[in-house]
Amino acid sequence: MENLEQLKNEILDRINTAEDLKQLDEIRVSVMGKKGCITEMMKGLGALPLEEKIALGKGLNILKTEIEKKLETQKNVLEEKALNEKLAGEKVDVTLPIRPEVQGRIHPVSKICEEVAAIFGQMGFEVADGPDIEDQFHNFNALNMPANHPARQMQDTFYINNNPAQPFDMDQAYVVRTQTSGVQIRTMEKQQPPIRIIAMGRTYRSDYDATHTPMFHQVEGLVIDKNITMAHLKGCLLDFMKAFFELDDLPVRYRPSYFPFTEPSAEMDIGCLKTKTELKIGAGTDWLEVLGCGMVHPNVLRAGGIDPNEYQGFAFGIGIDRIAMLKYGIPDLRTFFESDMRWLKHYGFTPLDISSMTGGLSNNGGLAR
Ligand code: 2NL
Repeated sequence: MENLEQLKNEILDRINTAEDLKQLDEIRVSVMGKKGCITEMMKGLGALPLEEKIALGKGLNILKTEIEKKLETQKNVLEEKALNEKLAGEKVDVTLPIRPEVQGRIHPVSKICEEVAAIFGQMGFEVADGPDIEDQFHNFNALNMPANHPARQMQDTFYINNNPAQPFDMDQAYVVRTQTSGVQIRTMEKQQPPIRIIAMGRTYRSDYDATHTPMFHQVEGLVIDKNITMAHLKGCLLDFMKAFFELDDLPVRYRPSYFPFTEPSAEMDIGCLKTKTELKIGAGTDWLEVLGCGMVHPNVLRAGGIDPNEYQGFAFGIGIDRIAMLKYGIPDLRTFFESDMRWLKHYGFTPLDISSMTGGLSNNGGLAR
């Protein structure tokens, strides 16, 4: 019985110092398994005299129960320890920066649209929207472009049969808009002056080379009130270009031009330096055309339901893809629409930088390059 007490202390000691569940199970097998020390002692009972058999059997049973209890509590302790170690290993620090880098990119055209909206927005313009598919009245007639006008020729405009049940009828056909002007016409139809809006988006013409794609982007502006003059036009567009190119002393000039929807009409150039390898905006003796503009033609005001004897205004149109190429030094327009991930990674912007007039317009420091 003395040996039994000693055996008990040895076993309990081994159980207490077991470091993990595997070690604990090895101890259990070595004590209570088929060939365990207590099992072997139980087997040996049969060879003993009756009194000893009873006494030792009783002692062994008590020992066995005690050890089973101890194994159970130690198992719980080690299980909790194992769980805590596992949780600690899986801990995630949610305050760490994103790794390895931001994956998405904002397309340069989207970035320019945000910038343009931020600048005109601060000047008090609202952004108007309209359909890509237009009827010929809103795309052409209302803009003082009669049926025989060259811009309406088949080779420039994509026509859509608006009634598939009938053969194609050139007079009834819809078009995919060749400019965003239909949006301004619709605004005039809905709303009397004062009007101060920009319309931005996709436009379509049948043309394809290094500077023309069948789908391109335009922003047009329209300002109408009682006393709007060419001086307002000049100041507004000069302020826009300075803000857009982020150059306070940007040289500009206006040249007389012609558009059917404005009279008089002009084009604006910005000063630059052109070399074989580089284009530097804001310095040098060369000029680059950046927009067309003019005073809204009385016929266009009338078509929009506005009395030209009471109101007048200015309008302008800017090629978004073209000013994106200039601002961000992208040489070929066709690459804009090829969806090449390497191109987008190089010229794209991180989505975390929002364009605003107060937060730095193009956020050059945030370029994802
Ligand atoms: C260009 C020229 C221009 C307009 C667009 C316009 C719209 C209405 C009335 C009058 Cl509703 N004008 N738009 C005016 C002048 C020029 O675009 O070269 N764009 C890239």
